[in-house]
Amino acid sequence: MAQQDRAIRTRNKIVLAAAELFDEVGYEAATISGVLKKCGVTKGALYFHFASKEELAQEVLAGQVAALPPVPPQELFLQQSLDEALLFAHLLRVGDPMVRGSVRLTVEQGIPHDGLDRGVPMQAWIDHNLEVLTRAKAAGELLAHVDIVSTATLFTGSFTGMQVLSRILTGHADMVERVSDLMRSLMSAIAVPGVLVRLDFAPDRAERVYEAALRQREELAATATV
Ligand code: XVR
Repeated sequence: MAQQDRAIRTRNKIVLAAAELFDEVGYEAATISGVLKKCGVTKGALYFHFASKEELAQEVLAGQVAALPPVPPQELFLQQSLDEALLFAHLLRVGDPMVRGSVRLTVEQGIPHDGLDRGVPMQAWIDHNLEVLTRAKAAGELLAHVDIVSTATLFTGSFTGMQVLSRILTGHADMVERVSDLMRSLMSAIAVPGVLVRLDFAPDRAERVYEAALRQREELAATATV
């Protein structure tokens, strides 16, 4: 078991180092030896876990949704969704390496046939949004006309657009404000009035959600090891 734990830890270390490097230089310019330099594991250990740079990148892409600690449950499902958007924005702004590396891999165009499937994290977010919106609909939080399938996609696509704009204009410094504005606009189009007035869009909520999410993750980890 201890050996298995060590293997998992080494694997995580490699993936984190890869994400950092992808964030810094992009997929094309990144090399396996660059990853090795960052994480200090042996070449043999890296190749035991990953056969190629492409496999490493695909792992970073696959881990995008899980790179966010789960947000604490809220009375309103739409608040949960809003909190996820604020948390994601906050992590980009403060420079979380897994989130930034994975997002850079997703949106950078790459060269044709570089073998990366950039649709993986996008589809994972759309599926996730659909789940939360399904719950919101069942709880009566959505206006009658709302098409949850197209809204799930709209959330992910518009967040991505704002992310690219914020990076270009401010290096993500205004990411939380831009996402707060975006979510206010999206929620106004889908929430019933009684729910809309209860939603908290304040940009400074982002940091509070982040801290609460970290606390919740630590508590869960502590109970899991007892
Ligand atoms: O769907 C998302 C949220 O529900 C907020 C609306 C976030 C989608 C993020 C997609 C990711 C990939 C590239 O961001 C990029 O810029 C959490």
